[in-house]
Amino acid sequence: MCLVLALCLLLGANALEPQCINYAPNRFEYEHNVLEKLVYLEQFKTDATERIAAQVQQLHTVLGKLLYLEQFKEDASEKISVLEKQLQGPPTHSPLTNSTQSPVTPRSSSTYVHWGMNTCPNVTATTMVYSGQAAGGHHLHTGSGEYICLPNDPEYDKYNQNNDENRSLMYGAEYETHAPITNPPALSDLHDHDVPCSVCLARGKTTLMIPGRTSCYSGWTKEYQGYLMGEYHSYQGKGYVCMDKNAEALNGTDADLNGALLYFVEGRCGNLQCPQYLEGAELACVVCSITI
Ligand SMILES: [Ca+2]
Ligand SMILES: [Ca+2]
Repeated sequence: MCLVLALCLLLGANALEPQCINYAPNRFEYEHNVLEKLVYLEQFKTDATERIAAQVQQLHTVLGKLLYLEQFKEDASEKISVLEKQLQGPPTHSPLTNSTQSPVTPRSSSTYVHWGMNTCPNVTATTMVYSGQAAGGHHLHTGSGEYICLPNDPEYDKYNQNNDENRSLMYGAEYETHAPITNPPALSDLHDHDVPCSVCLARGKTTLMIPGRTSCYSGWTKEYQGYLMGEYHSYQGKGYVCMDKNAEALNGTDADLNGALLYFVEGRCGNLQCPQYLEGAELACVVCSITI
């Protein structure tokens, strides 16, 4: 027993372990050890707090130096940029730039309507924005706008479902390609069918519809080609669109409802320069793109 007690006393603070207490019933020594340990812990806490405060101060100092270096780096980069521009000399002007433009022209994109199809051409990297239905004013109404591509998933804000008097009117468009007379032998099977359309995004490109051509000029890429189409010559005009030569019918409908209509466009010589243009010939068209 004495040997165990001596061993516990030699262990100091560790003598507080329960198995030792069982062998050291001296309450004074026990409380003395507890107090000693509390004093030790209090001192340890004070020392630790001081060390943490010192390290926080060091971190603040390092952070301040980092901020200074970051600012120094930014200032140096600006100075280097200015020196590089001075070394390059004044900007050279080309037909596509002028003194008000940035030396680096941001890339732009363009959209076009692919008439007659519910897909976008895959000859270039186009993205379809939406597909829909060709539409416009009624062919007998004088108050109408150009052909437009209405999306298949319309949304409305405020509306009523009365047929009000004071309104502009919108009708779906249909092909007037006069089957079974196949002259020219194009799109005749689509007569009286409704017309699909798609709006296509050409990233980093500009696009152009060229009437009267089946191919693009040098440097341009053909998106699609087709036939120029418009409203019947004695009806209210809606402009011209380029209908894909492989145009399709929308939903197979051929109800002959005659809302907005789409006819081939043929030339009449006179002011129209012939023989480059051909009397009575249906005009072609092509949609071209070029990277800019
Ligand atoms: Ca019709
Ligand atoms: Ca003709």
